[in-house]
Amino acid sequence: MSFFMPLLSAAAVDTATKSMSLWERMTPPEDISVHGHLIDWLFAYTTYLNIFFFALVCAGLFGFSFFYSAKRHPKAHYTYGNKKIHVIVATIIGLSVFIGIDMNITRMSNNDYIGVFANWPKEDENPLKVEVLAQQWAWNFRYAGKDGVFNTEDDVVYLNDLRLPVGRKVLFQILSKDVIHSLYFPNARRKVDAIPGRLTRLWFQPTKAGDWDIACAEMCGTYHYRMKAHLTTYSEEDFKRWMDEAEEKALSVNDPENPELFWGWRWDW
Ligand SMILES: [Cu+2]
Repeated sequence: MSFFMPLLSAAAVDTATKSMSLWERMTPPEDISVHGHLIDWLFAYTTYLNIFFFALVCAGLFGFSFFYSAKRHPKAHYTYGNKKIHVIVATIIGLSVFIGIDMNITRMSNNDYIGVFANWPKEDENPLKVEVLAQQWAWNFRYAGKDGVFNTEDDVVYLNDLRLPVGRKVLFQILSKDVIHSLYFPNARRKVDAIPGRLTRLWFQPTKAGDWDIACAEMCGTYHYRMKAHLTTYSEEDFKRWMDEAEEKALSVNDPENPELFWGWRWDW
């Protein structure tokens, strides 16, 4: 019985998605980050250009079928397609697909990666730092607490529950306890693997307060599909209020004798 219980509860969670319209299902979830639009633009650009070239190919295919049908040309015309004009037209179309789509996407994503996603927040920008420990099948989040030092007894530690402020860069360090997982913020268009024995990082800046999803995007075992956490984004003031309370609570609740509390690490890069 216990094996099937998670399946039942997942069905209950599914009712939330059932109320989505077809358009909502086909389009990305709401973007709540400063740079999410860069990823959306890459998707849109790829889609629009593919539609354009698909239409071009269809026009050629059906156009030639029409103009060169047996009715209009009873006598078959044989060609190897190796005349100069054929080679020129094929080269132009091939190159425009390769340069217009492939090379341009490579250029844009490279620029985005170097200029934004791997342009890590500097210390003087005062990013909020969060440590993430993935495990089968949950997300552990850790803030440094009052002393600002990670893996000490005043750390604020939460399970499947992440709170972030709007308007401030958030920098994550991520690690896995067991297998490879992938920390995924659909609403920020950000995703990075959580790997055992190797720290990975990710940053983004929320722009909107609300309730959002966090998912695991790497098939990580039987209950991978349940590996979901909750993201709440607050205004700067609300976040400060929440953090002050959480820090106070951590001081009274954390048990320094409990080794389980110290799964974090010192943040020194
Ligand atoms: Cu996972």
